[in-house]
Amino acid sequence: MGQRAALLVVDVQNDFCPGGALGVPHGDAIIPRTNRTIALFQRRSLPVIFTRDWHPKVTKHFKEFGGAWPPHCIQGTKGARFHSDLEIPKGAIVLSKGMDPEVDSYSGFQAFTENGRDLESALHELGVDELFICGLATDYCVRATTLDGLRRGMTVRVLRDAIRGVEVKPGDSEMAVKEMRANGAHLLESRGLAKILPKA
Ligand code: VGL
Ligand code: ZN
Repeated sequence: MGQRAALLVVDVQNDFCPGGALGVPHGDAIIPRTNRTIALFQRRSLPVIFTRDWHPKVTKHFKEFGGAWPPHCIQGTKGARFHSDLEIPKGAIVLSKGMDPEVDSYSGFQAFTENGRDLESALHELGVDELFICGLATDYCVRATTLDGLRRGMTVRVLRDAIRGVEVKPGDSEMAVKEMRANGAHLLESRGLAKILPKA
């Protein structure tokens, strides 16, 4: 029995791209590769899922209220929108996270669809047990989502050329990559994926 794969594109939003409120250095550089990977999954009829950071104005996630971050990805603002170069297929599943003002969360497994469905149940319904992950930021949401997927027994493959980190401290991304790998994640290049990706 093969596994069923899906692509999870994490938080490719304006505020995480250069010029945004929490700009990830070269965050937008992953977009062409991400788009090619999205197109590949679509050609194979494999699910493509997007997460977005989606914060209220007041949340413990923000510095002003006890958290670590400048305000970013505030619901309904331009900064919270997906980058305009990101090619989101019609009917793609979008999950939002970070809505609870009391909770400082990073994982896509704490994200919900418009109908209140969480990632784990969405994946279950699609029969997915193998996740390919790309997006922003390596050292926060990509890391947390990957570790959560592994904890749930999924196969997780991280597209190392299609992730970028915030790097609050230099080396944070490298450390996150090592940690993901130590916990069982596979790291691979998006280029060449066509050869190894199973058909739906
Ligand atoms: C993220 C920092 C704060 C992320 C979200 O998506 O990686 N990082 N909020
Ligand atoms: Zn955030």
